[in-house]
Amino acid sequence: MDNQRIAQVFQEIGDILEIQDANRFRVLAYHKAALVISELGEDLKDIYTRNPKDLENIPGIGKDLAAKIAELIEKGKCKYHEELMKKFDRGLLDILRVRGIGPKKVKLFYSELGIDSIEKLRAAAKKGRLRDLPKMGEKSESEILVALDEFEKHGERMMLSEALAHANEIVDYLRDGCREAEKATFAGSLRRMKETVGDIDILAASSKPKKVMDFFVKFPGVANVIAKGETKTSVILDAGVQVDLRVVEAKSFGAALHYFTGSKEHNVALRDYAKKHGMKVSEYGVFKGKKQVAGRTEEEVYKVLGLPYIVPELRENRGEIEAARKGKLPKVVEYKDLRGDLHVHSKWSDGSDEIEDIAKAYRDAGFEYMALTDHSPAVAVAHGLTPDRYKMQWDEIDEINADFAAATAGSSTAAARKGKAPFTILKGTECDILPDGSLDLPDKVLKKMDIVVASVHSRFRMSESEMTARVLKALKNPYVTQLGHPSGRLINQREPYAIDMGKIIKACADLGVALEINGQPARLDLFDYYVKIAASEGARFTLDSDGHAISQMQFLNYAVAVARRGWLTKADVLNAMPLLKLKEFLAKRRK
Ligand code: DGT
Ligand code: CA
Ligand code: CA
Ligand code: ZN
Repeated sequence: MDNQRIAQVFQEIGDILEIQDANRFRVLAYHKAALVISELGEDLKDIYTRNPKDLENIPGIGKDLAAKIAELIEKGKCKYHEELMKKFDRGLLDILRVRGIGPKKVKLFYSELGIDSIEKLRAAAKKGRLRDLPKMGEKSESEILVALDEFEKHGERMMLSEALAHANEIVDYLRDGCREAEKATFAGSLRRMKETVGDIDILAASSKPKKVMDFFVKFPGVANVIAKGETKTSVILDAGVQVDLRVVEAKSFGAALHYFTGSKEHNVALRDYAKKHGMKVSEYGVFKGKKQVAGRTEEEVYKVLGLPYIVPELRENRGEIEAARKGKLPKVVEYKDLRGDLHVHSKWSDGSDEIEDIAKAYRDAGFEYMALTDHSPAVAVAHGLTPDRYKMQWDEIDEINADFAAATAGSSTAAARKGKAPFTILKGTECDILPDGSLDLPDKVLKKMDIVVASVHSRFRMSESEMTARVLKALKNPYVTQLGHPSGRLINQREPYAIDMGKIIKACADLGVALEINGQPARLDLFDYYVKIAASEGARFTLDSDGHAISQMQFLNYAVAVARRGWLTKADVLNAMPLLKLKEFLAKRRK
């Protein structure tokens, strides 16, 4: 049981006591203890092991609380807390988490209207029953409805893209506006580029933490300050997102960045590893006995442990420490390794830009090729193309490619003529896998395509065996180059369809069909966990934006993030190949 968890237990006890209208000083004692503990510079467990009596020397901790801490450390739970929680409705604690509702209001709603759950609170607010309660009114009632909507929306984990947007704003705000904040950066699941993020963790170094905290809570997007201390401050943004800011001393910044980047599982494993080597890792540094031997930078932390640097995306305790120890960490793929994008839509189907404009944007961004993969006829809502329309599209592609080639040949510098192949648009389709597993376009059309992304866009509710058979059949078509968004899930909107992913992965590896890692923020599909398995079975991948507008080229970043979390190297990725190599690779399957 670590400090944060113990602090949380005391916070909950205080909250419950407050709702129960217990003595004000008892309530305050628990809340104060929670704050002190969450900011303590040393593990309670270490203090306790040294001498249990020392717990009482912590400001705000008397005999009674020291005993409870001892109980929590020894047994991992506390009887008093458990009894309170047993008698107490969990729903009331949920209500407490809604922005703008404190224990007093929870108590009021409960005693007057019997409201003990979020659902009951919403129903009462909608019926206008809150406004007549003491100190309430129409305005506070409607504010509660807004806060409830936020709560609902962010009861779930947010998408990586959303978390990144908020975090970048806050980091910029601190970097640009706060002189006392050094090295502001984000940590947590966001730095590990996890597909969804629970809350945003920001870290800064400073010798004047209070100044940084004061500045942070004035960030314009802050709706509510949950807790404000000198080492940790938590706020809720208007968007309903929680942001935790921690401020540490510069000499501990690297160790803290490592600690708060997590994952928790990686941290635990690394601590065990350090222990075996006679060292101790904490958020304050790496220690040999009492001596700090590293901590200023993250690189240093790994280095003194005798390990190579492990990138954040790999820190999930999926074997990375073992691999690092043996010198077998993968050199994971980077954005700059990509030479093209193999799944892009234009105005011809449901995209919003002209082919030529898209191609120029990719060329100017330094790519060598892109595959235009507009939808097949089955997706009528997306204006899927008939075979005749694809033929017309090929003519347009041929013309644009010819222009690119002419421009390169006529380039004024010899170096440009020699070194550079012209930018190339590949002919492709995102072809529907129909419910019976056949493809939505005849082979004689598919044959003329360079790239065939086969995707499921309909009849998601099949049984697992039916869906698996459907996709397997499609994969056997020799013209299919990659399986589009293999699981079909949409984050927070649609579950993956039932499918035997093990079988699909094996088939892709055997048949030489690539698995797509789709970079659309709500997809991030195939997920990292399967990516790692598939790579170990020898499957190849395409990292695709599935862009429907030029600006969505940036979604390639998310596909790269998933690939890195799945331990992929450049060699696993088709669109990290030069065009000629890619064409050779694709031709092999068709023979
Ligand atoms: P999230 O917010 O659910 O997406 O996931 P994280 O990984 O950002 O988790 P969070 O925000 O609870 O904590 C941030 C990091 O702090 C976490 O990745 C590792 C570290 N951390 C938090 N709690 C513990 C703990 O109990 N033990 C250890 N060793 N590390 C922890
Ligand atoms: Ca977090
Ligand atoms: Ca957090
Ligand atoms: Zn699709």
